[in-house]
Amino acid sequence: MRKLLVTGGAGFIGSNFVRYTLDHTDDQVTVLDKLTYAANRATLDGLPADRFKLVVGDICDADTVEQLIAESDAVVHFAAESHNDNSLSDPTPFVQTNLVGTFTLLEAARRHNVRFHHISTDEVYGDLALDDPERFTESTPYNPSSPYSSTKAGSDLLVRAWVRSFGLRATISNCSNNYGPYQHVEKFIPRQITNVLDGIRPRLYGQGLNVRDWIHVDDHSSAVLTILDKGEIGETYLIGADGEESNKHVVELILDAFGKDAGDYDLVTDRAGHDLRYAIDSTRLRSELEWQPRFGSFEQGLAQTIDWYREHEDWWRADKADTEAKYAKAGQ
Ligand code: NAD
Ligand code: TDX
Repeated sequence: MRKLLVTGGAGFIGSNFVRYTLDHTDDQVTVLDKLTYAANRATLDGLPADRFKLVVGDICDADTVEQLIAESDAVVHFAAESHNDNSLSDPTPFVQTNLVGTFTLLEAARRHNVRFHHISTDEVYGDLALDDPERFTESTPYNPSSPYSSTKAGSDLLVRAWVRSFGLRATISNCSNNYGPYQHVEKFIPRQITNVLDGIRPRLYGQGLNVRDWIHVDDHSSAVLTILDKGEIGETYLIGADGEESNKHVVELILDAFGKDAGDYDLVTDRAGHDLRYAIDSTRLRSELEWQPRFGSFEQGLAQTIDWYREHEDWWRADKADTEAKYAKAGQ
């Protein structure tokens, strides 16, 4: 029975990964999470006490990290400040958590020779033109745009250096945009679903033409478990499910699901430095590690996600007003 330490396991992707892992393996899971604004304790309610434990703490706290890593067989590192808009208003916690926090974990992992999997993003590669026939691959040069993506890029480079210099047994995955249950209402899809539920018109940055490559969070989880089990040490794998959609089309799909007019949205102030398009080529993961996404289409996953937010207002309601107040200040 493997003992996994999951950092950031009270956040969106980390918590979905914890549930997925408890359902699909017999691993023991310890979550280390600071419970920042992005976490919600209720997310982890009802998990089996004999296989799951939450430790509230900071990945920058070397003593806590040392103790937990010493007891683990592997670390799956999700913890991060994750929202681009927040990184534009105050980059400070991004540098601290994403860089110093990752460094702190790497140092403990090398001392204890613990297997390490680092969760990262396609945003480290910068953006693509709308009509570019190429997609990101494992050999695309790094070219991050925002404080968020630059700190994620820096954390990836730390992991690579710890592999080469110290022989750390690490892998990295860079995934495209996730959607699904338990995502904070600051993020695009939950924000628009809960706006419509609240009778507020969806808000599109700029002209809504930016493209994101969507993957259901459960497909991200299955890919991470595959890499943890079968990935080659020192290697990077891109995770994606061929889900490119313009933001405008996503909003139209959400409006349609609620029986609203397709034009029932507002165009608002664009994000500074807004990346135009992300697109992942996940051939390597599919051919070398035989991974496949389970969600057949974005529309199918989006419909399930809309139902989840309709049925779980108790989970998201407490964050909605503050989130919208922050956006209103930025004209968004
Ligand atoms: P999230 O913001 O929902 O969750 C982050 C979690 O990390 C929260 O529970 C928070 O409390 C915790 N955390 C933050 N700082 C911490 C610290 N110093 N110590 C301990 N815990 C801390 O983020 P998410 O969307 O679930 O993203 C998880 C990871 O996946 C991140 O590394 C992110 O870069 C990466 N990623 C996200 C996406 C996406 O679409 N959301 C796509 C690709 C990669
Ligand atoms: O109200 C909005 N209107 C809008 O048009 C919001 C919140 C966003 N947008 C746009 C900006 C992006 O083009 O929607 C797109 C998605 O926005 P976010 O949900 O903020 O995601 P993004 O910036 O693409 O980053 C996400 O995917 C990669 C995650 O937040 C990152 O953690 C991950 O690395």
